Amino acid sequence: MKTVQKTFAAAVAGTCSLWLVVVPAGPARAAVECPEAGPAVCGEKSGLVPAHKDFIHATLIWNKKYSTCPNMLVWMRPSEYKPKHYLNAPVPGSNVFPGFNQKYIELVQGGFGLGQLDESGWSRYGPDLERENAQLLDVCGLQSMIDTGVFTRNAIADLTSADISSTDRFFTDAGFSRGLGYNLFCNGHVSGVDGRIYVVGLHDKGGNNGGRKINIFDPKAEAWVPRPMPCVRIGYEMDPTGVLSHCDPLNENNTDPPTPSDLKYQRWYPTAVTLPDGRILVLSGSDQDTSVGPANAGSTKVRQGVPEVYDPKTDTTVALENAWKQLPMYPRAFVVQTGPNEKDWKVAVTAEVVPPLPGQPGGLNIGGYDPFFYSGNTYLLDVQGALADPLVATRAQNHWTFVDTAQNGHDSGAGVLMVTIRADGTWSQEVFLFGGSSGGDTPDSAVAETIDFSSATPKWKPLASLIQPATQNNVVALPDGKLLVVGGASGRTNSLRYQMFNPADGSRTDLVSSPVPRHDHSTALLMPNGAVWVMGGNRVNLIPGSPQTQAQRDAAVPVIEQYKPPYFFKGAKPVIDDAPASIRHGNKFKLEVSGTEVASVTMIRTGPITHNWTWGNQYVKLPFAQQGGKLEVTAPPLPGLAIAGDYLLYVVGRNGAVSDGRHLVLKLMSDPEPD
Ligand SMILES: [Cu+2]
Repeated sequence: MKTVQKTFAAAVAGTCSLWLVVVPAGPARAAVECPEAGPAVCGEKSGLVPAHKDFIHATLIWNKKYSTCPNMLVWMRPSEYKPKHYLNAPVPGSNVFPGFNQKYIELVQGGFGLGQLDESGWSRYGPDLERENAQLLDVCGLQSMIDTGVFTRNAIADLTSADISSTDRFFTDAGFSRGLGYNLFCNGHVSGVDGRIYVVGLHDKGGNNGGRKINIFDPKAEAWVPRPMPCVRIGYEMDPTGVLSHCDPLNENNTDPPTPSDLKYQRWYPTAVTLPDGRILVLSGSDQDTSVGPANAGSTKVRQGVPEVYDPKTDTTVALENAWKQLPMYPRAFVVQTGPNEKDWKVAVTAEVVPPLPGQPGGLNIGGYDPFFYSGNTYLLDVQGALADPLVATRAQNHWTFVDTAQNGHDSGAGVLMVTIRADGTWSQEVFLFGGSSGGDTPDSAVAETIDFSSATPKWKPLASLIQPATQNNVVALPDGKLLVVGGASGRTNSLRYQMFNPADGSRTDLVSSPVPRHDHSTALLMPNGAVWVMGGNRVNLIPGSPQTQAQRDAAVPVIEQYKPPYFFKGAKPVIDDAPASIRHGNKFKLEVSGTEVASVTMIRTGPITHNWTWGNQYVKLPFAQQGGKLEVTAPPLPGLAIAGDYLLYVVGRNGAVSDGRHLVLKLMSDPEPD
């Protein structure tokens, strides 16, 4: 849960749609107005696509049987239950939120309450109550329906039950029925080099309580890798009315039973980063001691400063006690290549906790939601050095190298990494951050900035500002190398207008507007056809109006909006006629392309994303040689430039049009599986 309780930053009216050029300084471009300038400038948005569940955590998953069509795995809170478990039964025929089930609060939550966020389980669409909060979505099926143009409504309140039921057939349960026993909400998650989805930490007892589990979704089995089912979950399944005696939910052995794969530290809101060798780094996260009960748990809150490394091969973790540093929740962290050799990589982290700490003069109350202040101090963490250190188990603050300081801590602001590999073998590795805040009660920011970690002395540089201050926005790297920023809010001012940033000159173009506020828990994911699905958010906040009335919350329905960027409207699309299914670092591979001349070839990782945390959207531009429709493309030369795993491969034409994406697996050189 991420609540917006900030002093209002000066809201800037979101009506201007000029090209703003900040870097490099130069003459302003001709003004354009969207949507009047047309879709070739502004792109185009679909009507609302009802989607039944809140797409708060979302990733594409690939199975050999879907050579071109992925499923999307999505989940919300509580991931291992259905809304019928924690909501009272609705009054027949009514659209009124019937409140929370007190037995569930007693037996599962240990008396910790449920809140506005849990109202997201409520929907005026009755069948949703019987569905698990983790779902698999048939992407190609729903895409085909979107392509018919049937979704034309632009206000959630106008959706009918027929609209909502029309997408039912594309969803299947993917929670408890597929082996999930834990609440995977506000967790770190990444796709591994093996295509599995790794979810680190837990979120339990309504909020703030972290967990130790590493939960893994296996796309081939379409199931969760078995972990011990918590006693509390089993008990509730057998006896939801509490007639029998139940395990004590305040005893964490009953909600997070210990296993060898567990993290040493319990975490809620950690960041996970897949490392070039396939291991997974875990950073930060919060926890509190819920065994002391709801009245006292808040004062026990801690921010975990010890990184951990999980190894999927051994299903074990190592704590890097020697590399302690306090970071924001969900710190923005990216692998960067730091030299010419395979092991020359580190992990860039773009903010840290700064004084005053909770309890210090000027500090915040430790019981608050996020009681820390942050700076934009940017570091490289030497994970390999910390692991090889004989003093790995001794608490110290080593193995971090200071790089530069960003203008803002960018806490809860959108961030993304773009890698460009050039024909001469050099590369750039640019991180972009948009908005957010420096934590505590500092104002939300409109600052957008970038840093290139391939520079000998990386320095943050400003881009054009966001159209208005915003936190909890999302950025999507697009195949043509542009950055789409959607959603976010500052206080009660929603950022409804889509914005496009051009990394080449730092400029911003203001695009179409959305009728749906998307901030807390919203997501945006690039799809195989090159469109972006804008999703998620807290269901009760999706109908504009502030504060929401209960009637507005009751009328809310989750919706996807499909956004087609301007490259859909540039003429003939290039067509990838032939491409390999998999490649390895350093190899060359052949592409056959027709339809138009090729300007660039890019591969973009296919998730996951949550909470403006776009690790899973990593963009990699590849060098190529061209002869007619035949291309010889050079795969990323080093694993620190592109982590092995699932990507979509796109070709951009000289006319600016973008091909459909082709699923491409980037393999480690050591992967024994044949290509
Ligand atoms: Cu959250």
